[in-house]
Amino acid sequence: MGGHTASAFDGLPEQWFTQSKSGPGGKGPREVGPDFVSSTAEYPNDQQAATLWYHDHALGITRLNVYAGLAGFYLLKDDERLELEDRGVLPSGSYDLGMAIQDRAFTADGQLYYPAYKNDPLNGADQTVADVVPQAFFDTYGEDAPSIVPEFFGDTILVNGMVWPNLNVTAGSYEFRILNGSDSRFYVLTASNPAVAIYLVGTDGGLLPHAVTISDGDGEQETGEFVLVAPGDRVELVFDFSRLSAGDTVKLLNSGPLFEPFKGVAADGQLLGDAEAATADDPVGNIMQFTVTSGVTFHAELFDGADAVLLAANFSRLAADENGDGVADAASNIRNLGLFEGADQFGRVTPMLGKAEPGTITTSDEDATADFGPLSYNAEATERPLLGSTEQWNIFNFTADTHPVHLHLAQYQVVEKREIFFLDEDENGVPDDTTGDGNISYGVGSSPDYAAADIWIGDLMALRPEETGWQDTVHVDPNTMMSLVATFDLPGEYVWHCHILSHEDNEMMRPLIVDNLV
Ligand SMILES: [Cu+2]
Repeated sequence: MGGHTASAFDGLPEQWFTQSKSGPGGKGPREVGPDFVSSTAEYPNDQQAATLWYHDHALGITRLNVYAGLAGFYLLKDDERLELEDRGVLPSGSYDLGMAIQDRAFTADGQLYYPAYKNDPLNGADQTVADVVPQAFFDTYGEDAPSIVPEFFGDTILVNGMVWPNLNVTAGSYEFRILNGSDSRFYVLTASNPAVAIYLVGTDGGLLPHAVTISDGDGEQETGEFVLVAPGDRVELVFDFSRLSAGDTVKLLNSGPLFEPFKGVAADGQLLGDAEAATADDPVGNIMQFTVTSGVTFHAELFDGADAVLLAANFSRLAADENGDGVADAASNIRNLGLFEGADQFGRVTPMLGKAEPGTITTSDEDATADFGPLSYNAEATERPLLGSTEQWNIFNFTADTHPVHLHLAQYQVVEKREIFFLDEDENGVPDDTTGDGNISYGVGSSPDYAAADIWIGDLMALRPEETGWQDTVHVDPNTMMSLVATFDLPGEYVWHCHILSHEDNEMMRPLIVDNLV
């Protein structure tokens, strides 16, 4: 994931294949998906050094296969990265570690637990599947039918497949490449001892121009000293344990939502939307432990005096917007896209992607001809950039929850983030046509006049440091518009989707087709 890969080898939702006919090395798969090309893939590795990862992507069962363990790191290095390691700027070898954080749940006999049947409990909530899947579903398919649930939250935290592990470290610097490989859980990460300094050096697609100080290690836990990691996100962090001594222990803590969807976090670390935050007293408020031992230390030279050392010398600002009109100078086409939350025929929550252009409103999620409204995965492809073009996508979140939006093929940058205003008084997951003219219209400003326009685009919001690099996943908070800019440089079919795996599996995914007209 995050790889610059030809469509045929991208591992798309309908390129799935099953077990070989005669076991490993046998004569091809028993069953294949409609878009299957080959079970042998080619990865050109022609992008910059980055913390990529791979996971199963089969249509409708991605969440289950990732949960069962079909996921791993794919770490790319390049000459620039190796040179930084040689100069002692960045850690390498045993001081450079990948950490995949995933929440899971287990049965009493140690099997993986996943809620699917009517009376199955939902971890951490005083609820069962019956509380989130209406009876109409069971009336149709039977009381014993399994159903998707809106989100999954485990009650146990694993790092690289180990439950609440310990890592012995020496009193120096480490690079931790953190991946949130969870289904629905967002993590707000801090160190339990604020004498540990934390620096952000890279995002999904590679290194930042310079290290950004997340936690200054002065011994005081200040508000704002945290890292936010959404499902699908990677961050490259340098931890500095040099103020600690052998025998000290430090925990990596999580103050993200306990057992509910994430709705945003304020700059001071407070969760938005009344979400209840995990604390160090909660099992899911703990990720892992570091124990400082004596031994050889490495000290990353991220700073030269007060100046941050250049990490990505050729970092290009694809998102540059010199005239400040909110459109990246490089973009030749703008799309307005929406995150919607409707319900299926049984009343189950069904988040969807769709179009958010001004104009006519969709009456069916299968009808891709309208300008505005949610669309199912199977509706005709609407995001069709031209090969080689650079586009800006303004993504409007009309739902009550945050969604991490992931594009295949392209690493992109964030141009800007703005607050938006709209009404949804009928709670159908689609903004109301407040002007009553049968069309959706947009106004600009933070004092919405709903008689004049239906949706209002308000003030700029500050980007978090994790949003300032090359990204293939960014989270779009409720009542927010996030503008991305990407270059589409390989032809063919891809997808874009929410990286909450339960959403991706439940229609929050759309085709992305790069058209080669030559
Ligand atoms: Cu989502």
